[in-house]
Amino acid sequence: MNNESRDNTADFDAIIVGAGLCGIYMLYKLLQQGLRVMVVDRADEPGGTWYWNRYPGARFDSESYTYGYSFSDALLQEWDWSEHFAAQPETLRYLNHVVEHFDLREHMQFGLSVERADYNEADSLWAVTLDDGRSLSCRYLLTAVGMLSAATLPNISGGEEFHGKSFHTYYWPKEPVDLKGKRVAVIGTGATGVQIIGAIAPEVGQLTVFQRRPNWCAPLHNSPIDAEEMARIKESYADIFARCRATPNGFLHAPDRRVMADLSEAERHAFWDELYNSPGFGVWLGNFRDVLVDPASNAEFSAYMVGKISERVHDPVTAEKLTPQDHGFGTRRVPMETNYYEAYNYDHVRLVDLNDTPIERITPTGIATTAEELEFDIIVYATGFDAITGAYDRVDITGRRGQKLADKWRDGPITYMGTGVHGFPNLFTLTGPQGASVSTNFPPVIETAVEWTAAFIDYLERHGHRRAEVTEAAEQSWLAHVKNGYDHSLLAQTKSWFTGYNSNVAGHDKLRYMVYLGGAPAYREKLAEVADAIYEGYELT
Ligand code: NA7
Repeated sequence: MNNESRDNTADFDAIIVGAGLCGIYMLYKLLQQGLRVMVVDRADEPGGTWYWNRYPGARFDSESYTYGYSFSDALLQEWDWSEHFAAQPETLRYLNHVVEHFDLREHMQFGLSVERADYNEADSLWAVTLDDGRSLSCRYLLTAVGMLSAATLPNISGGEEFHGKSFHTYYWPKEPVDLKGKRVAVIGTGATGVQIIGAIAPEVGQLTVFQRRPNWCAPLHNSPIDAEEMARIKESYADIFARCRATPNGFLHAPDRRVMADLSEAERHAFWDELYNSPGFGVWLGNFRDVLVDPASNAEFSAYMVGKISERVHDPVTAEKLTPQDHGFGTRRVPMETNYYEAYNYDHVRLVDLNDTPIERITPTGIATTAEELEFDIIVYATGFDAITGAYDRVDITGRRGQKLADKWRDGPITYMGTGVHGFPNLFTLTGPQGASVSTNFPPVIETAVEWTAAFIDYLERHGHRRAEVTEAAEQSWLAHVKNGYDHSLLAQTKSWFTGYNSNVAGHDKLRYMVYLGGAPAYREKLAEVADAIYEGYELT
């Protein structure tokens, strides 16, 4: 279908929700295909995750040069990364640069939330209602809403009465927060808490960390990139991205296929020392494959990591409290740290174990546990997200026959390949649950998902289809496949946002099949097969 014969009764051909990494690229692709597209975002500039997370220490765990878009050589050649693991301000600058480079800003509207989206069967259009009262129609609704964008606060009473400053890390203020000499509380020790604690410990007057469950953390080993190295990186982008595409996780680090038992203990330890002392996720994702699938191997590596914690934390009681007891290494997301364990060696940093002394309430002056009342100037909630589906639940999405997405997903999400949902025609859940982007280095899989979706929409346009809807059978079969992946991974046995647990969200207290664990290459293959079979699993009308 060409532009002249296209149905222009809708306000837009496509509305994309979210101006982060995914939304930006989706916009670029659809504009290239000649569609009338609008991006809407509640932030006041592009950037998504990198717009919001401004807390001290926020930075990549992905090597910077594997996080940028790979689709444009011109872009790759004109952008210089200053560090191997860039900090948030640099990534936000990068994403703004991309928007300028491709002249995308005029298609974006900021400071607006989507309140509801209703599919109208009579005209096959989505009606998207914004919080400024407008209702806009479109033929395709694309959700680039991020997987960790619905921040959750703990269910602790008294928060509003606190006289000092308090914020969730996701909503860290834009204006500088003076931490120097301040008495600061941090609640939560996930990837975010671990970054912020390491970053602010030297500066604050007092730091009290409230920990419920410790994680296995590993050193990031960040360092600057000088001009010479950046030039070399630019020459090798093709190889870098080819390597990322070949690994299950989309990072540079591929699992080591050697069987642990074939190596002597000394050989294993030498390899582990090398991994521990190398930058990035290698210690998690470049480790022996056995570590993440075989409980005995996992226990052995976990014991090695216990040794590292006790080497770095001087007080043995604190070291023990920082050592996970309820899960083996790597079965939750491994926080990458810079001076995290060393922070606890300062006299002014203290760890409060919430298993011994739970928080009872927030008081006007601080935090009361079952044992004591502590005074603070600032309380930081590093308490995570209603992950992956939370951003969908915030929008009232209604599909065919009045079905609500939130109802359909009440006991856990169900999608076809993370790209679409039965009952919700022309809804493309780009970074959706049960896709691979959520369990891998985000950008490479995002590029795949965006390109696949753009090609699909192009197909629909060229063949005059008004509606593409996932079949129930395809969705059920994908769910079974996703579940099967959980049966074969130690990750599935641990409570975390990968498995859908969140004590701060009602009802999220049992296993949910949130992510596709089969790896990025298998995911790509599946998408390609589906496209080759003319979008098998979708009903096109
Ligand atoms: P996470 O990884 O979900 O971590 C949240 C942390 O907050 C974790 O330590 C939680 O303890 C803790 N938490 C949550 N609720 C409470 C309450 N009510 N009381 C005490 N402690 C609590 O979120 P992050 O922001 O750190 O990281 C998210 C992702 O962002 C990360 O994986 C990266 O991919 C980027 P718990 O472990 O549940 O006992």
